[in-house]
Amino acid sequence: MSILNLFSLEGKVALVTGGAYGIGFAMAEAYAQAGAKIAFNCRSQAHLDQALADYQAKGIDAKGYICDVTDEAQVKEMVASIKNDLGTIDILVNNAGIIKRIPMTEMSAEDFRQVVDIDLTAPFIMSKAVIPDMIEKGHGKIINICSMMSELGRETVSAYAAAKGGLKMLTKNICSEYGEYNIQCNGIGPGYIATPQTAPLREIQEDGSRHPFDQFIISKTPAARWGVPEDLMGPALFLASEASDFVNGQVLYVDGGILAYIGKQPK
Ligand code: NAP
Ligand code: GCO
Repeated sequence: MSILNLFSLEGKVALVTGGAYGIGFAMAEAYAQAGAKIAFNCRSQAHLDQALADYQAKGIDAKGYICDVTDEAQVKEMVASIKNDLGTIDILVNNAGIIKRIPMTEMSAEDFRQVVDIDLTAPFIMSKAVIPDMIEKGHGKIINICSMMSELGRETVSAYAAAKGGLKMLTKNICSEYGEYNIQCNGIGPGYIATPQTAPLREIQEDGSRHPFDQFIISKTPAARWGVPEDLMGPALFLASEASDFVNGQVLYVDGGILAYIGKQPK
């Protein structure tokens, strides 16, 4: 048997939350190319319609669902619909997420709670909804999309860092509690990736120069570039496939080396 068969997802059902565009879309595309049936969700009908067209353009017959991942009733209904449409979920990617960049002392408790609700509580809700079927099937893969902010802080992202730090520990706890059922729960920690979420950090300035934060990230990244969603495809496939069956509770950082690097020294 070819070693590459370890990376096949033939016959598997993958749900990528927030898979309408950005990082989620790229991971779903990788899974489709490896043979999986694809389900994704988002809140916006416009995003869903555009995503279905984008998947179709890639030759992917994805199923899209309108579902707010913070709403447990909607999540249970979506999981039941996917079970009916495609089969029980073998691979769950908790990708849906938001960020609010507000100085902590100026952030409302409501804003803080909304970020934590989507970025941390929702992965709990989603994982709780799919684990029983994974136990019954005798296998399952849960991949939580963490962040550099699972390890590092920075100004204005207190809620996001708290949520993503918690998501790292939820990953380890799902591993601990359900590893005996052949369920692997790992995280992916993308570095700074060029998606709509980070677009404000890359805006070209009025004088035509690059955004100061853009320049900062380039100086902090050994690869000297922003990541692109496609950089996540290989790592996501590895953690969704049999190739990683003895990898559990880990966070795989796909950051171009940022976490290893003190930053470019002044000339
Ligand atoms: P994005 O471009 O902003 O896409 C986020 C997706 O999540 C959208 O499809 C959005 O669709 C969906 N979503 C948001 N809230 C939702 C909710 N409550 N229920 C259902 N869907 C929801 O984000 P991205 O840059 O691709 O990031 C994806 C994940 O990677 C996030 O968890 C993010 O924190 C993480 N991450 C991103 C970076 C980066 O540099 N971009 C780095 C590290 C980690 P709707 O708005 O239509 O619901
Ligand atoms: C920010 C960015 C980051 C990235 C990502 C880094 O404002 O610092 O949005 O948080 O989204 O999480 O790994």
